[in-house]
Amino acid sequence: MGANSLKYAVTSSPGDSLATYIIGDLHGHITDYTRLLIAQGLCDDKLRWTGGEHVLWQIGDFFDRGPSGVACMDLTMSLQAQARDAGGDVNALLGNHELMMLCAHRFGDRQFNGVTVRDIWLQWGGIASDEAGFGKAHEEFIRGLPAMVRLDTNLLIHADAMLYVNHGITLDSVNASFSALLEEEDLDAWMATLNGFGEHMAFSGPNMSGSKRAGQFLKLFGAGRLIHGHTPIPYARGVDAAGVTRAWEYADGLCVNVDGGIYMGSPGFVYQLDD
Ligand SMILES: [Mn+2]
Repeated sequence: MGANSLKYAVTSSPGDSLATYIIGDLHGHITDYTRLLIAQGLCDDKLRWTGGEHVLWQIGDFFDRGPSGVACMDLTMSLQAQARDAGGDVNALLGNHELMMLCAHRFGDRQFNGVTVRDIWLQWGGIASDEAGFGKAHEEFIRGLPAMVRLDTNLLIHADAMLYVNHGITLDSVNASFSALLEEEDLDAWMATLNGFGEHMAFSGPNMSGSKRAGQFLKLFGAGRLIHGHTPIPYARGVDAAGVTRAWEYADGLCVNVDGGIYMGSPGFVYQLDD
């Protein structure tokens, strides 16, 4: 077992009453992020961590489509330092928009299929002011993000997509593969992975095929329930975003989608694990 397995496979002690909170895809919506954190008692209006020893995970996709992904990441980094001082933690998963942001930062002027990487990023919803504000600290933070985490029997991944199994069939090997990708100079490797994130709703197929697939996926990674973002609930369910105020459990209870679709107009929500 490597350091990552200790860090990213967490088993809580019996009887502890500490909560784990999860917030879905922010896509630059810093005002909603701040409001949700304050309402949950995780920070005050001066943006000081008030969550004590509780734990917060952000499911990935800080960037693109909304006002300031950089502000969302800055706040997360600040709260992470404060929470760790208090015996708690704040962390995040690697989302495809973090990958795309870093890819644009590194290879912006390079061509891919006759288009610059920067233009591909802008087509994906890239926000020009994020490009200006993105620096070394953000790059380092993204480098430290796991693609997959197991918290007791819950498996956290960003996307409801099968691409993870192309990267490995154990938690450690998946995370090692994504870490290696972040150091990769081969643009094709980045684009192949980003392309894999084009898949959505891998676990919601008809006639129980989704739950069967979810069960196999969970068994592979030694978990009983899958928590993900990436596919906005209003899109997945065909409902109005403004009314989406809680996580969506599906696939026979095996999967929980925590992406309320803030960028589509959902007020968002904080999901408490084993609530
Ligand atoms: Mn995503």
